[in-house]
Amino acid sequence: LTQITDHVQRGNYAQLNDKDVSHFEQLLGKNHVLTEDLDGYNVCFLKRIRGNSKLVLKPGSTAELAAVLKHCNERKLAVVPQGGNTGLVGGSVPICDEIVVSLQRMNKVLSVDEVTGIAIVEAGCILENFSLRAQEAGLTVPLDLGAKASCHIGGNVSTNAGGLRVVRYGNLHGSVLGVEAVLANGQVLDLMSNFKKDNTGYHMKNLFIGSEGTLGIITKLSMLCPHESKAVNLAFIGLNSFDDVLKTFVSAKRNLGEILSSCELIDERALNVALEQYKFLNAPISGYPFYMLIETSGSNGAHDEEKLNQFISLGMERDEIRDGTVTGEPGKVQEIWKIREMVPLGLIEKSFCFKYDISLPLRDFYSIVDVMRDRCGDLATVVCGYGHLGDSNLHLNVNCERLTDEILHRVEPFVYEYTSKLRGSISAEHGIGFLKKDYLHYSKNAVAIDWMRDMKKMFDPNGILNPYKMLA
Ligand code: FAD
Ligand code: 2HG
Ligand code: ZN
Repeated sequence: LTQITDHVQRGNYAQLNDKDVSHFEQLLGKNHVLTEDLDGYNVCFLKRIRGNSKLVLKPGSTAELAAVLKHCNERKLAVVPQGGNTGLVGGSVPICDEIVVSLQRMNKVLSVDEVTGIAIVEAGCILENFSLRAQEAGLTVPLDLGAKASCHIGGNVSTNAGGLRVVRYGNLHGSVLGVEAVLANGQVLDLMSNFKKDNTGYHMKNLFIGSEGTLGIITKLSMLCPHESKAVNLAFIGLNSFDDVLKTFVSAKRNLGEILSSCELIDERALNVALEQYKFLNAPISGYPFYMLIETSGSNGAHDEEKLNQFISLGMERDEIRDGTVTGEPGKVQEIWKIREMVPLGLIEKSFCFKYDISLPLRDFYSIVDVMRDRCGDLATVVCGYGHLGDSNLHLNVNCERLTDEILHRVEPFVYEYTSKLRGSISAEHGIGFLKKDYLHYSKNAVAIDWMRDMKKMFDPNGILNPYKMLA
């Protein structure tokens, strides 16, 4: 574990005492107030941050959570909301001794409407469980990511998670129709809605999508789930240059149009790390500097497969695609997706890994990977790029044997300066959390940051919700 929170000055919050703990036990029941074995709640997924919380609270309802926050606000006790704790920017763990409020018990899918496609779900529901429940009703949750077996839908909404199908379904501002959130003072803000179209004033629900637990704690949400596609086909293709990758992306949009449901990139180095770390993975082709996963989902399997095959043939005729494989068999489709999903985990397991999650204009999408590799030289063991090409979102990962100031200063703030010069975003999907809080100004100007601070003060005047994060 690399401890990077030592320099943080504890805020002017009250110290938790026995009376507080008894009060919480009365509100939630003793079983849901944890004071021991808190490691799993104190350490972030990347094992870069260890907090020192002495208390984890697990409310079972919105009313219980409201009573908890009311007390914390009156007492000025700081709180960190926690979902599945899979976030990659240290947003979900305490930095000092904040109380962890875990949504684990609020995990029910409350309703799924097969006609409208609208599902109502509690924030602590694990994404995969929600997806399975939606599937039973013939629907798809329009969000899929490698952390699906652990992350919560509330965590996804709070980080505005992107994932593998944004190219098809758009981001969560469109799919989430409404939220219920408990504010710092314990007030319940009911912004639930069952309609796509609702122009009754400010779109306040959008404030909670991506606000990383700094404005309120999401307890419930309604999500528009598209009807499940009957046919899913997946191509795994090899390409010789990034120029060919771009041409293939344009061709995919032109030739696959409405059935294109994912367009991912993996470079050779990233793929190799996953294959080395996880021997059970089998890449269908090898020997290319770039690979793309192109998925189609539609209602007519034969027609979609024909379209996908034609698209591949065209790419091969033009020498843009060098090799590839197409499958519509569900087991094989999953096997290939597994390769993509294991890439970030393989890099984390290999050694110390700097993770950057940036939006860049497509023409300049990959150049930063080569530039960074040159800058790092022998200090890095792997510098690779992969991610959601279809959404202009690159995951730049830099691995090294161990974190040293020397490599840190080669990588940061250069990566943010480079992104900012291209008017990209320093966080395309993972958020700002703790790890990126000092770099927000690379993507937001001073006026915007001042307004964000004012909004934070309005929602949470005592600053009890997720301190030391985002705007700290
Ligand atoms: P946590 O990690 O627990 O929390 C994340 C943030 O949200 C914290 O700031 C926390 O305080 C806040 N929060 C959590 N729940 C609530 C709530 N109910 N109300 C208010 N605030 C809350 N992200 C992507 O966008 N796309 C990907 O493709 C992707 N793939 C991933 C793959 C892997 C293997 C891993 C480990 C992570 C990946 N992520 C990805 C990171 C992603 O942000 C998270 O996985 C997910 O969205 C976070 O959900 P969580 O429940 O784990 O939230
Ligand atoms: C993904 O797309 C995730 O796999 C994780 O967003 C990316 O770990 C990363 O850098
Ligand atoms: Zn991603």
